[in-house]
Amino acid sequence: MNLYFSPLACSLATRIALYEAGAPAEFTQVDLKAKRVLNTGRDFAEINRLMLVPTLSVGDGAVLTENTAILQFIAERFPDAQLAPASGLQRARMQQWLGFIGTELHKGIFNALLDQKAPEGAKEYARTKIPSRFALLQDHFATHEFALDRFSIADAYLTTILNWSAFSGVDLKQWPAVNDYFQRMLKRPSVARAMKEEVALYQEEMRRAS
Ligand SMILES: N[C@@H](CCC(=O)N[C@@H](CS)C(=O)NCC(=O)O)C(=O)O
Repeated sequence: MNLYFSPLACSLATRIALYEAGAPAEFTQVDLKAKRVLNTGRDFAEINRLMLVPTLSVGDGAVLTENTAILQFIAERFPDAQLAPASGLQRARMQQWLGFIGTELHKGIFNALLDQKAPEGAKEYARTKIPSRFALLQDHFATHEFALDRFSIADAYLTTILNWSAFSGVDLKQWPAVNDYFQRMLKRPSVARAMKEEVALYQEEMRRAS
């Protein structure tokens, strides 16, 4: 498996899941501004026509896109890591979380706040969604350690998205249980390792750009 990623982008969730699973994987950095593979200069559109990370090459030329599909693929490929419930209501609950994180948080809020090309009106609209979405998280994490009843791919994705708060002017301390959850997740070995590696790569990227 080869994960095409950009430092601290949503592809970080896949790296966390791979580390949780102890899965053998290669990591290929993409320059999302140039839309090229960093070390070879290969046109990223040849790999993913939408030029988005995460993109996972899974062997035999097969390429998987979309966070929710990739995360579930990893959970199923490495069942011993117990990164997703197998079936039933808990499975649907996990998909509910992935849908909520992907649409309501990632795309519905942070996409506009982080995109330098997004007009102020789009950012303003995204900000109107913050109170209700974060109140839901606050209520959940006031009584739960994880999104589900143990660490899952939903936590890998949610931690990745919450990490963008610092870059978006969203002060997580407004929701103490969400902030506590995020700080707890940062201490998890898979998350701490992934974060440390990607912060270093992000800083290198910033240095190259300046
Ligand atoms: N629907 C995609 C969205 C992925 C996505 O938004 N990736 C961002 C990084 S977090 C990206 O590659 N952005 C580059 C761009 O928009 O050109 C998914 O859920 O995987």
